[in-house]
Amino acid sequence: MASKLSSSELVLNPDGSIYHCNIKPEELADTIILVGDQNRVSNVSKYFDAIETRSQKREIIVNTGILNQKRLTVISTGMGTDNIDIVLNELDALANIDLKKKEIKPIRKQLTFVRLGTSGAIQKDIPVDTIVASTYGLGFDGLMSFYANTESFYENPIAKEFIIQTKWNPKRALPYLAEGSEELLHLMTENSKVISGITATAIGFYGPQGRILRLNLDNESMNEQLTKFTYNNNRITNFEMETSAIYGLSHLMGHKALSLNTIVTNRYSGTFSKDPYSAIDSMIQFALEKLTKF
Ligand code: R1P
Ligand code: URA
Repeated sequence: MASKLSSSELVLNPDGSIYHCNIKPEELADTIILVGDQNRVSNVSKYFDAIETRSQKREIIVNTGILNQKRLTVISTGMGTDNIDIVLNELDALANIDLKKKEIKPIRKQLTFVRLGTSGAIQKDIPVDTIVASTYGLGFDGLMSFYANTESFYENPIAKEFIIQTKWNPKRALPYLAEGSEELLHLMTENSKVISGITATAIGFYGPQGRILRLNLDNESMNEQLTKFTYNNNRITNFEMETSAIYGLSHLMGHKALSLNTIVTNRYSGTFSKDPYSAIDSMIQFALEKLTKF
């Protein structure tokens, strides 16, 4: 017999919904759009033909509905891989744990996660308003080091070569590499203007992405080292704050994941999009069109 999870590990609200995401299993679709910004949830769900359920707790807003007969959930994660740990574990629990019996279900359900985020390009040839699909998430966040069975992330030759080429400072978390779904990458990049590359997932927006306001940096050449990094035709295209954890956790849990980001800033040229909301809206419409045919 499966062992019961205790109330301190699988935390539920009094109505039986999962603690932070605040929804019950029947409120979750199998295809889930993850966005950082809570205002982006309605910017996605406004395109649904019907919204079945809505929920909010803290920065996590969830809308589930139907578009072209496809059931979709859109959920805000807030910023950073720490929030991704919460959201992905809870969404996986909704699908794969019997919340009433508090037991792992014998048959695993596979979910599909698509992040629709914003990001900064670190290559000269990727202008603002481009959509970038992440082949891999290169994590500087350290989240995956707390889980078992992550050897393939840390032993990946690209991650190892990255550490060598950039002389990565050992006082930082060890970079790891997690792969997105090839099937979803193909779906999004086939016959489209979407470009692909490795997404560096930073643990912050300023110092961890090489931004200098009033504080000096430990390594002012970091972004230049990232831009120059190349290994077997792989290069780092962009910086954001969630993809490595989405890919890493999805891999361990057996889900499919892809990260799409609208480039709102180009760090190489020092430019910012003149109309980021239109560019993000184009990405949303593009992704919904693709997902409803998936
Ligand atoms: C920083 O401005 C935030 O924007 C990016 C980063 O990953 C970080 O979360 O993504 P979202 O626009 O999806 O939040
Ligand atoms: N989000 C990030 O994390 N970095 C950027 O430069 C832009 C958006």
